[in-house]
Amino acid sequence: MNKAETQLKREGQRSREIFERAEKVLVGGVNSPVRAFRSVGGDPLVIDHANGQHLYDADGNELLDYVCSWGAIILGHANPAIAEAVAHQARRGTSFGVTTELELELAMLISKAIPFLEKIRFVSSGTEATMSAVRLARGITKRDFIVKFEGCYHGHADSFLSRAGSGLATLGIAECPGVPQVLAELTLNVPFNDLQAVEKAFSAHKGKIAAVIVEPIAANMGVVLPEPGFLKGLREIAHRNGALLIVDEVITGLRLRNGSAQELLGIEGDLTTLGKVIGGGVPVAAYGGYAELMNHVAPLGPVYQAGTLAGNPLAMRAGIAALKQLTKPGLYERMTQLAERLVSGLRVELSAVGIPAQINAIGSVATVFFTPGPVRNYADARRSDTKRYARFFREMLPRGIFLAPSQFEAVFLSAAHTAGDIDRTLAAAREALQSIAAEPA
Ligand code: HOZ
Repeated sequence: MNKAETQLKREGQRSREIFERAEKVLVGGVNSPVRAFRSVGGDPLVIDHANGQHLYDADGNELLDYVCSWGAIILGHANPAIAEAVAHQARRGTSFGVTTELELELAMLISKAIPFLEKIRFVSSGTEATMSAVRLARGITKRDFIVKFEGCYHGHADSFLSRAGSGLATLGIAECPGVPQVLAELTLNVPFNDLQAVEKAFSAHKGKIAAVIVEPIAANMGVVLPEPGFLKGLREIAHRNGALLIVDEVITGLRLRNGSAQELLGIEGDLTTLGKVIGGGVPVAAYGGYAELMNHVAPLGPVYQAGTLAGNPLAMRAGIAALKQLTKPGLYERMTQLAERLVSGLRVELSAVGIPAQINAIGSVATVFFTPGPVRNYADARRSDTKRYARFFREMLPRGIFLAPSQFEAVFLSAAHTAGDIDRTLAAAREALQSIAAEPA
């Protein structure tokens, strides 16, 4: 380890001391499991502040951030316009529990970006958005079963916690205790990219499936792209069987373009869920769709969903400030170009040291899978060498590069990342991969 890395390691004392105290009062020292770094080992980060593309830990170490709060921070940390909007609203009141015009303003910005969302309901987390969309689909169709895809993650509502991605895949939790068996049985898991399996599920549960829920680009088993015809086929099968298609764009919504991934992929769900980017780093999520479907939600219809802080003015101001910047010409193209440079550079470095790996990527989102084979579903993703991923993560961190602390997540770029950051990342990757390749097999 070179002098700088030794110094970085030594300076981890304060972070470690804070985390040790946190473990006494917070479960595992964290408020979301993946932050415990269990699958990559070593001390979890404790962050003091952030700016642009950088995080600064409690010991003052600067880290180039490729997690970006799991995709929410698309403009970079402490974005001046968002910070000013939040400060301004904080002085005017943060939450009233009564409607404000700000909710209308953010909804209008979203429906301008995603025109097929005729009506929207704001909630405060991606989990609430997907949970509410499934409840709405069940309420409309009067059916109980849902189809989801192995390795996809739609938040931690009971119906989604079987064979799910993200933190469950990271911790190896296939079936979550605490979910009643009668409820778990209503969730039918099938492989991503497998339309035949979807057909079989509908044949075996004729007239009983309310909806299919899918990430249009899976990003919670690592990034897995839909194969040609898959998403269109899903919509056709669902509609042929009287079910709805819920497209979970909590990660992809306004991430790849100033709009939906659905438009990019040529499909349209009946209901869409959004989150992360639309809140500008403050808790905002939403579900929406055609008015004829959304009007089943209370108070217009009987499908109940509510939230004390839903649409609160503080969060709305942050979302508005974020979305107004996403219309900037060239913003997405530049992020994509940088991501493409990173991906092609990593492929060169991996090949140079003879480490078998696949990189799945689209726009500013990517995952390096340490496996020789293509990754087109969860079974493929799980063949990855997670120990080698963990080594890569731990070789990159002392070099100042913060990657997703799990093989089953994605890395994200923000508008704050620069070409110099990519060069620095590739130089660190070269050293890291040479170190890994030099290890005895
Ligand atoms: N929600 C994210 C799914 N990719 C992971 C972040 C977390 O669970 O804390």
